[in-house]
Amino acid sequence: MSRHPCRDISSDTMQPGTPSPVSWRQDGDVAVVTVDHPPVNALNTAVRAGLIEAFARARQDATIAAVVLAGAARTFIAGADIAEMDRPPQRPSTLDVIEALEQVGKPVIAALHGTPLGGGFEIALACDFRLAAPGTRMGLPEIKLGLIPGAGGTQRLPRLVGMERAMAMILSGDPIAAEAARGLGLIDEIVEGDLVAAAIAFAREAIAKGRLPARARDRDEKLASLRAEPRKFEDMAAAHLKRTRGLRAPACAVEALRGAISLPFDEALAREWAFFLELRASEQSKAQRHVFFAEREAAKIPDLPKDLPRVTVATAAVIGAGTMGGGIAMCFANAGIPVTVVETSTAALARGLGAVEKNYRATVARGGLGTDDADARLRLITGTLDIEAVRAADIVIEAAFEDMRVKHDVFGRLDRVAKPDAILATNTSYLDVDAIARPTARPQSVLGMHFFSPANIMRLVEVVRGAHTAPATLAAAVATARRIGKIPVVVGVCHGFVGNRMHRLRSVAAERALLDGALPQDVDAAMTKFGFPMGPLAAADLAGLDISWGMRKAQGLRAEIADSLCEAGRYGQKTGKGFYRYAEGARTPLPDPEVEQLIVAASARRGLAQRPIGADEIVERLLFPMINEGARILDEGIARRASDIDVIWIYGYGFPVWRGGPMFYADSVGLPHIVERLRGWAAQSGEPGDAPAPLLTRLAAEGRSFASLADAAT
Ligand code: T1G
Repeated sequence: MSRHPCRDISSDTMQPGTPSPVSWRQDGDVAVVTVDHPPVNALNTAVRAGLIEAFARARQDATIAAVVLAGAARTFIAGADIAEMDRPPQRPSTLDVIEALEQVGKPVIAALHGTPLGGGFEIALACDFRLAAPGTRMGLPEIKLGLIPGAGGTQRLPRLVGMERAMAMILSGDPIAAEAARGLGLIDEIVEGDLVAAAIAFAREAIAKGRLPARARDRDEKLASLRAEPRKFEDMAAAHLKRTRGLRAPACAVEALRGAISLPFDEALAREWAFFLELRASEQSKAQRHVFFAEREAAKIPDLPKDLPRVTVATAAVIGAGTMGGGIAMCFANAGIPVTVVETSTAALARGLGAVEKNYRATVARGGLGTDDADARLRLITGTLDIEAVRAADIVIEAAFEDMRVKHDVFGRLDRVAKPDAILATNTSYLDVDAIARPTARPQSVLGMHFFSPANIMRLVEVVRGAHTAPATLAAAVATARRIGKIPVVVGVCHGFVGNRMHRLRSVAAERALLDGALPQDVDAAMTKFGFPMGPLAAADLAGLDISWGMRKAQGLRAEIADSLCEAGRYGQKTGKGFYRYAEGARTPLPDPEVEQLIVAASARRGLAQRPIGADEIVERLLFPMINEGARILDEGIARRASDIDVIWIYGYGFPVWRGGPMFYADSVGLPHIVERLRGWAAQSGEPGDAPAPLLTRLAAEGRSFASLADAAT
């Protein structure tokens, strides 16, 4: 078999000197079309144009009998170029690419590796055959960007895997592994070794057999029965939509999928495209696209030296087997990293490890994990009462009681036993990390890693950079957090860091709203309508009012209503009463007239006149002060980017992703309006701390946004 020399088509069509991101190589009568557009071969305009040209050439070139489509480097096409979506849509579109593909009139084989996602996977679905390398993860994640597939995914996928599976894949946005895809008939073969060579051989076989399966657009066998029982479709849709409060895209996805059983293919395709364009221009998708890039920016620490040694954490240790310690240990075990948990008493250790085991067993029972997997993870977790056992650990995370004396005792002992280059992290949620490091002779190895409860579920870790934390320690902690599946955001040292510091302002504002006339259920209804999964007062009852009461007392602070509740023994769910009352064994918050009386009395004690407060005002009163605090945090450099604050609130505090986070939301509301409101409230309260922060005032006066700070920084 003679191989023709590689010929790049760029010289024929592209601007002189502009290398095309799409290359053409001929292997006998098989054309190999490769997308090479780092980092993830996203489908920008040049890639789309290059693909159309390649497919047109394959159609016209009589020497070509088949086409292999592949991606260079780490992955097949990982979808549309998300960065292009803030600009008006440009032709050719991915639909145009697929049209050109379908007109080739010769077998087109997709050679899949890495992460074929979105538009990339839609192109693959339009191919005649799909081969995949082991470990390939494919899917349609558009919903995570507030979009739906816009290039036929809602039409071709159900025709290939059936509606139930297609709806689950499109509404979750989660990828599936190659093995599962083959099980569904989505993949023709899983190929070890040289994928493209195997695809060329596969193409030859197809040419020889002259066998071309029906194209996805022409397949109907997986949908016919559903057309006869449309009720089934409604039930499927209802089950999915009940979990998508406030989001527009899931409902659009269902309507587009409905087209697959109710409309001719091309009509349904046009309807899908119309929904896609509507969502592409929507505020929700803009917010979710902002979060996509914000998440990735958050892991970048520009001032770190580029040549830092890469530290790999092979073993870990956790001090404390309480709720947080147990959850943190599970994170390491889930990532396959052996972890030692140190406790002070046999009873506490047994209780802690027992809770971890119970947690894994519950996940197995829900079908979220296999028994063998759970057993393997449990075997990676070792309990001990002997702190000497942490001697070999590459990282030690302290999750002991939130008291500085306890922290000092633990870090003093860690300084003596931990190995010289170990990372010593504290999971404190508000204490001074520099003070915690003081008993050690190695403050350069100390930093904060603030996990959120439940630590094995919540994805956020605030990585708190101490005054003496070494760049290598910081880089290793961030890398470790990503390795255990977390989203690390680097923050500076201050009381409560970023999240809890802003959260306190929201709690203070909630108190004031109650004193002025809102009821707990009004506050929570307004915030859940805004998009939070749970209202702040119901969340406080869940966490336990006594914890923050203890912290306020330690700082000499008072929250009139929350403290009065605690003084009345109302600690929240754990006492069956807090801001709400709870029926025996239930978690549903029930309005309690006793609380209403307590609030009216507290308000009267302060000489305040109560009045009805509407939902929009409640949202502003609770969010604007925390945004204001966010501006102070940026001004102080405690957070590097406004988008970091957004990532913290979305992944740590349930801020609705389709609002983009508090700082993105502030820009969408308009900073002058926020300044005006804050000024009004400051005039009423007379509290200097209520006044708008200098940065916020300046940006508003200059007609700028928080986002403009990022542009200024680059
Ligand atoms: N567009 C633009 N940039 C992208 C990108 C994309 N689709 N995907 C990744 N990047 C950048 C990212 O910002 C980062 O840049 C770098 O690549 C590495 O990413 C018609 C319209 C592919 C699984 O949603 O899920 O197709 O920070 O750090 O952890 O229906 O990136 O280095 O400057 O995340 O190895 C659908 C999104 C689009 C996939 C790789 N596709 N990407 O993960 O690396 S909508 C997606 C990912 C669509 C059609 C519709 C992940 C990844 P920088 P990374 P990673």
